[in-house]
Order: sequence, then structure tokens, then C-alpha cells
Amino acid sequence: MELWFSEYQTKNVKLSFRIKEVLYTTQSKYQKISVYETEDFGRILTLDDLVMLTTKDEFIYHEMITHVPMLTHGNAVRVLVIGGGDGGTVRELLKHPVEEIHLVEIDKEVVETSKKYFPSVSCGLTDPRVRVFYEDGIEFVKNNKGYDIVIVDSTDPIGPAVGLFSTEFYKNVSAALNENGILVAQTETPILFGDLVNKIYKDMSTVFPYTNMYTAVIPTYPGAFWTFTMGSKTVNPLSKEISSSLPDIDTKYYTKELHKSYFILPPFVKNLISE
Ligand code: AG3
Repeated sequence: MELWFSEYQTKNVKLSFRIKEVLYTTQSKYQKISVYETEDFGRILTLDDLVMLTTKDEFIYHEMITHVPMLTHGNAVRVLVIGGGDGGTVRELLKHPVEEIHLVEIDKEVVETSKKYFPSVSCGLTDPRVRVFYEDGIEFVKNNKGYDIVIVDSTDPIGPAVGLFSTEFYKNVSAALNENGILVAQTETPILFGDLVNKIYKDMSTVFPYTNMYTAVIPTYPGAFWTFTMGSKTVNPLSKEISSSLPDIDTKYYTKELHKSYFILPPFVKNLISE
């Protein structure tokens, strides 16, 4: 018998993986968490039946959400990650000379699942520079400040993540950031959710004088083409040179040579966010 996992990316579009085995599934306080062993994409982690990562292509998302803001900033030492309980973003952050990483994940079971089933992703979570808080990131940013970078490594804007896409949240993040700090958030796909991408960009622009979108190809996310949006009070990523003295980082997708070009948007995306 053939076993398949499908994500309904919209009501009318599914992405399906033939699976060898269902390794784990549970209902946590917040969501359904599942782990599948697939034929072609390695292991996949889903939350409420939406693909969060596959071991085959997770490096693209985690490198791009981390190294683009880190290299733009140039000397970030204190970083906050909201969501990201799988640990992929933390693993990438640890390739930089950071002093302190706070990871705020609402669902402890996501962290535990990743530690058990995704050692290559969660490996940085036990590093002494990392502190994990099992709290709601929306509340956490109101009470914790002084970050160089805030990374919102969230799920889609449904359920508990809705508030992570609100203007009020962006304002609180702005207050939690140092003067030359940078917010970066995963901001969905312009292929299938154009209106949403437009709205997120607009909302971020009302809070941050510099709001810049960049993109990456992520085969297993809806539309296979994804956006990230960076906001800052003082840093314009387009005019900032990437210092050649920064250490080389071990990456498979991100490269310093392409850094600035990631912000050059295809005309359909540029038009979408200027509408
Ligand atoms: N990032 C999940 C992005 C949203 C994917 N959406 C979807 N499959 N419908 C968080 C997980 C990686 N740390």
C-alpha cells in the first residue's frame, strides 16, 4: 500500500510526498505535530499538516532567514528568535560570533520533537550561548529589549501566529531592537498569497523606515518561491557594504557574492508590494 502525506497549500493545490513511515504524531496544546520519513525529501516536520521543514531543503530557509540579516548588520551579538523551535535558525546563528541567543517558542513539544527526530537541525539548541523560553513571543517582546537582530521564524498567519504579523507586534519589536537593529520575518509566497504578502509588507513599512523584501526558492513551501522581509530604523540593506573582513560561513545556498542581489525583486513581486 502506498502512503502519502499531502499539504493543502490552498483549497485547490496540494503538495504530496510519498512516505516510507509515519515516525511520530501527536496533538500538543497548540497544534498537531507530525514527523514523516519520505522517499525523496528525507524527514519532514509538519505542524497542523503544513510543512515546516524537510531535511532535504531546510538549509535554504534557515540560511536565508539568518545570514542575510546577520551579514547586513555586521556585528550582531544579541539575537532573539521567535518561533523556530526546530532549531534550524539557531544552528545557522551559531556560525557567527554571537554572544547570546534567546529562542522563544510557544510549544515545548516542537523543541522536543526536533531534538528527537531532527538532530541535524536541533543540534545548536544545547549550546551554552542559547537560552530557550517556552513563552508567547508576542508577550516576550514587550518585556525584553536590547537585541541586535530579531528573527520571526513563524508558521503561517493562522492560529497562535496571527499576532506575529500585526502592526502592534512590529512596533514592539522595533522597541526591543537596538538603534541599528534589524527585524527579519518569513513573509510567505507571492505566487499563491499575493494579497497577504502585500499586506505584510505594507504593515512593516508603516513601522520601519527601511523595509526591504528578499526572496529564495524553497521547493517544499507553497508556491516554491518565498519572501522574507527585513525592517530597520537605521539600516538600509541596499546601501550597506558587506565587510570582506567578516568570517566566511559554511553555507549551501546563501553566498556573500549574491547578498545584495537577493533584494532585487522580480517585477511581479515589486509591483505586488507597491500596489
Ligand atoms: N517556517 C515555516 C514557514 C511557513 C511554511 N508554510 C507552509 N508550509 N504552509 C518555520 C519552520 C522552519 N523553522
